[in-house]
Amino acid sequence: MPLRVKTTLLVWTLNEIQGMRLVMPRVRREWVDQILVMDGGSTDGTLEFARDRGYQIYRQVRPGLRTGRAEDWKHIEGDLVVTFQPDGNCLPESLPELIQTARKGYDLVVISRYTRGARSDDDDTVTTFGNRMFTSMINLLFRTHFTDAMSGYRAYPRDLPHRLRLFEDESYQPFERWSGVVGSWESLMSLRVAKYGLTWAEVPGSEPARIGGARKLRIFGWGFNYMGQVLKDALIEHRPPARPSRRSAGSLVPVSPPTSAGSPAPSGPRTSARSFAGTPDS
Ligand SMILES: Nc1nc2c(ncn2[C@@H]2O[C@H](COP(=O)(O)OP(=O)(O)O)[C@@H](O)[C@H]2O)c(=O)[nH]1
Ligand SMILES: [Mg+2]
Repeated sequence: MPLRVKTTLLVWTLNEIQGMRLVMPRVRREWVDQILVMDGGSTDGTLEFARDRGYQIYRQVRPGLRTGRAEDWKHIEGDLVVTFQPDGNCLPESLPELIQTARKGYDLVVISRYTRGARSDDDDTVTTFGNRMFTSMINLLFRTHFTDAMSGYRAYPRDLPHRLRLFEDESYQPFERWSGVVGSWESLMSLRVAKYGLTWAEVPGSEPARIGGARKLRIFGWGFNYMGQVLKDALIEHRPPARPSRRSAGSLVPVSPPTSAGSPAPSGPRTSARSFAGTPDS
């Protein structure tokens, strides 16, 4: 591995004891440097299980997934963050390849469920349609070519959400106020990476069905939020004031040259059009 980068596994939990018991023992300690559980108020033994395994725990104060991240981000010690759902949706066995690819210096690496060799067993008709529709919209509006812009299983430098202004409430409004649902930031992260000309890659990875418990995502509220946020970002010029120095910001620096287009496991950041991973087509 060309670069030694400290990695934090950020585990989102809200009453996921069944998944935690089956999934977390499959995450090998040597794969990451820190395991931080961000909990949204579990009462089913999730916290006790996490404590027994020696994970760090942060209990969020404000409700909602993305608002919890604004609170717990300061506890992340890694230069690289991997977001992980312990409900069965994220295959722990995909972690080494995800981390290895991210360490090559991409701004974003996403596990894609909709590319060759991968599938989702968690999707129903509505979520399949929604995930594919938003991915197509983002590709069309931001001239990029994700196969899965919506997957929450992804890795990126710790400072990426700051660079993309994802902590600013304004990015999500007025749609969250209108829907009454606090959502997540995957779609905005993907589209802004493309919009700002940053580097990205995808790694194929299947999504098994949820293990026990209940889905927390409120499909129609989240769908409404995503639709509004994507269109707002497409219509309103939204760019960072200046490109910060990635090295001084503590993020990763590309270290290997681009590979041939279409590679499912690329070995370096892409910047050319029509590449499997990279910046928007121009
Ligand atoms: N910390 C925190 N975690 C949450 C919250 N809502 C959902 N989660 C967790 O986030 C992950 C994704 O939620 P889930 O309902 O499975 O969404 P889906 O996989 O997209 O259907 C799961 O591990 C949930 O336990 C929340 O408000 N706070
Ligand atoms: Mg899930």
